[in-house]
Formats: sequence, structure tokens, C-alpha cells
Amino acid sequence: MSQDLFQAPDYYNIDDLLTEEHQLIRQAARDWVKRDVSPIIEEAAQKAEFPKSIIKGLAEIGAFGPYIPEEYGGAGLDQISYGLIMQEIERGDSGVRSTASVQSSLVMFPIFAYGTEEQKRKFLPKLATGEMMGSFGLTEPDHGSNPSGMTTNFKDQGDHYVLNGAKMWISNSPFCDVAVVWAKNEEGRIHGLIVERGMEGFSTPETHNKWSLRASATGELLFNNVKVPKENILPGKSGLGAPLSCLDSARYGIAWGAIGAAMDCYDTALRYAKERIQFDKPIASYQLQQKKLAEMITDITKAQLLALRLGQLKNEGKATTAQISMAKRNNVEMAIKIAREARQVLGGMGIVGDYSIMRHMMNLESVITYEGTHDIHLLITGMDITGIAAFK
Ligand code: TGC
Ligand code: FAD
Repeated sequence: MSQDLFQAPDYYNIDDLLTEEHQLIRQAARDWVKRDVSPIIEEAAQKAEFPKSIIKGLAEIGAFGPYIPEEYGGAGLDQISYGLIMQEIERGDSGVRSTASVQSSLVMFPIFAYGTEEQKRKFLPKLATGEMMGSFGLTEPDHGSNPSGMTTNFKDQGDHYVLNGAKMWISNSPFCDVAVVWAKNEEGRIHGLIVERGMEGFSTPETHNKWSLRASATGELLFNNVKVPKENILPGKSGLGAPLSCLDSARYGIAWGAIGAAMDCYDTALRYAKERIQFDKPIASYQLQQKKLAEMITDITKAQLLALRLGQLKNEGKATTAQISMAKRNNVEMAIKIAREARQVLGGMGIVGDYSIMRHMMNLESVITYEGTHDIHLLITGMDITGIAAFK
């Protein structure tokens, strides 16, 4: 990739609404992305390899468990800091942000919120440093948008449980040390189980041939009569609400993360448009290109304000699932539209890996699908305002 010249847009002086601590945390993440992610990410994506070298840096900038209390190894930060870290990481690559989202919101959060004290002490500090990596198994081959239909199940065998089933499209699965897996008991009630690598009958084959999130490892979680010790069940909450509450946290992070991808595309397109000469003038001097760029910065600014207000609500414990859905849906769509427009501003250069835009664009095709599809989030808003669920 060409040199990373990124300059973050802040058209409405939103920085004035952030604390000094927020800005320092963001700067640390921004510097790390520039130094350690930008130089290697294009090659990792081209080779479809997860760059394991970044795990240590992710832990150091507080990306693993930003809001988990320090006594469990987390960074003990507020929700706006969490969002800003996700924004900066996704500015580098959505796949890298995925790794952090899963580790924080889908593995550490359920253990922190629903685990025993022993589970928290055993797993959280190692997850915070990246010594241990986690994955989250909710989606199945036949149950994506409708996880309540899951068939993965466990049976009580006295001193342990026996787990059977299959999870699909699981970020981090090929290299995870632990997986938080959602499965039904004999009464059909959903529970979370911590499955550890090395348990007999547990395998994690990688999913190949992805055109999106190529620098993130995606795979399956397969359970063939896996004996899970009873102390590995998460006792604090059961039912679909337990995994869905984890999704609230991850979706919130994505609402911020998508802004990062959009900012990178906008910044690249703006610089290119000012430098690229056609018909003896910079293409930035033509109204058609200005329209694209002006609409991009308008949409980024709106998304920044939406995310910041949501962060304030989250800090106060007031953000609803439907508010989070609205922000995830709006901001990811905003980012994918900007990526498509920005790619056109670069003409032919937009399709090569010298620039990050096409990689962001392809990544965002996953981001608009995972953590609830674009349609599902619209239906969540629809349900919230009408009181009628239109899923079924
Ligand atoms: P529904 O009947 O609405 O709800 C079932 C129970 O859950 C409760 N609930 C929640 N509780 C806590 N937090 C939330 N956000 C909650 N939303 C709902 C609800 O009150 C109810 O409780 P109870 O006590 O009455 O049983 O459920 P439904 O089956 O009708 O489904 C609703 C729907 C479609 C919105 C939900 O299933 C959904 O969100 N589907 C999308 C699935 C999804 O997002 N999957 C994501 C998988 S993980 C992933 O993609 C990771 S990508 C990671 C990365 O790389 O970044
Ligand atoms: P489907 O649910 O089959 O949906 C197909 C289409 O039908 C979509 O357009 C959808 O919007 C539409 N649709 C579905 N239901 C309705 C309805 N009621 N009304 C209108 N339209 C509807 N899952 C995990 O558990 N853990 C992970 O770590 C994880 N990581 C992922 C990483 C990647 C790269 C990807 C691509 C996915 C990942 N997922 C993960 C799975 C992801 O959450 C699902 O792909 C997503 O929830 C959609 O499920 P599906 O792919 O089965 O699509």
C-alpha cells in the first residue's frame, strides 16, 4: 500500500465534545494503526491471512475489553472511548476491528456479565492481553437471522455436558483458544457454554474463498459429542436475550467502526481529487466530483453525531437495542456508499491495492450483513415504532 497519509475529518468540531482522555485514547489507537496496521494490511488481505502480529498491539491500545473493569484485565474505559478505538481500528481494516469486536463484546462481555467469579478470573485477564483469543458461536448453517431456531444442543450427563452441533461464519474460529457457544439444553432453553480448544470432538475448520474481510479468519465451530465440564456454563443469564445483549455491545462498536472506514475512503478520495489532473485541471475542480466529496463529508458528520449521542446514552445506561440498531444500520450503509463513490473518484486507480478503498468496500459487504443484516435492523426499528414485529 502507498504511504498512509490519513487526516481525520472533523467538520463540526466534534472533538470539542470529547474529553482530553478520549482524545489521548483515540490518538494512541490512530498512531498504532498508522504504524503497525497500514503497512501490512493490504498484503494480509491479498493473501487472505489474519496478521497475528497485530494481536499484541490491539491489546496494548486497550482494544480487548475497553470497558471491562481493570480488576479483570480490561481497560476500564467508558463507552465513547470504546467507540473511538473501534473507529480508529476500522479506519485501518474492518477485519481487524472484527477481531477486536469479537474478543471484547462477544467473548469478554458475556463472561464478565454472565460468568462466575472463577470464570472471570480464569479467562478475562488472558483475553485482555491477547494471550488467549476467543470466538462467538451463534449463527448456524440453517439459522442466521433467526438464531432462536438453533439446533446445537447439550445434554446433562451428570458431571459434564455433551455438546453437539455446528456453528458457521464464525470470526476468529480457526485460531481461537476458547469459544462462547450458544446451545439449547434438553428443555430447549438457550445457554452459553465456554468451549476450550483441545476438548475432544471440537474442531474449527476455516472458511476459504471470501472476497470480503480477507484479513480476518472466519470458520466453523463443530461439536461432535464434546464433553464440556459443568463449570464452563455461563450461569448468569439464559434465553435468546443473553446472546442478543452481547450483540448490542458489538453493534454499538460497529456503528463507530464504520465511520473509520468511511473517513479513510473520504480522505483518500479528497487527496486524490486535488492531485489528479484531467483536462488541465484537478478533478476536484469539477462540480460532479465536488458533489461526491461534499455529500461524503455531510454523511460522515451526521454519522459521527449519531455515534457520539449513542455513546452518551450508553454511558448513562439508557441506549436501547433499537437505538443501537438504527446507528449500526445507518452508519454501515453510509460507509459502504462512501466507499463506492470514493472508488469512482479514483477512476482505475480505485480498483488496485495501492489504495485502501476497494478493500474497505469489500469488507463492508460483510459488515452490512453480520451482527444483524441491514434488513433485520430496519425491522427492529419498525417493531420499535409500531409495536409490531414483522420478522415472522
Ligand atoms: P425476540 O422474541 O424478539 O427476543 C427473544 C428474547 O430476547 C430478548 N431480547 C433481548 N434481550 C437483551 N438484549 C437485546 N438486544 C434483546 N433483544 C431481544 C427479548 O426480550 C426476548 O426475551 P424473553 O424473555 O421474552 O424471551 O427474538 P426473535 O427470535 O423474534 O428475534 C428477534 C431478532 C430477529 C431481532 C433477533 O433474532 C436478531 O437480532 N437476529 C439477528 C441475528 C444476529 O444479529 N446475529 C449475529 C451473530 S454474531 C455476528 O454476526 C458476529 S460478527 C462479529 C464480527 O466479526 O464483528
Ligand atoms: P439469512 O438470515 O439467511 O438472510 C438472508 C437474507 O434474507 C438477508 O438479506 C436477510 O436480511 C433476509 N432476511 C432474513 N430474515 C428476514 C425477514 N424476517 N424479513 C426480511 N428479510 C429477511 N455469526 C456468529 O455467530 N459469530 C461470528 O463471529 C460471525 N462472524 C461473521 C463473519 C462474517 C465474515 C460473516 C459474513 C458473518 C458472520 N456471522 C457470525 C454470521 C452473521 O451474523 C450472519 O451471516 C447474519 O446474521 C445473517 O445470517 P445469514 O447469513 O444466515 O443470512
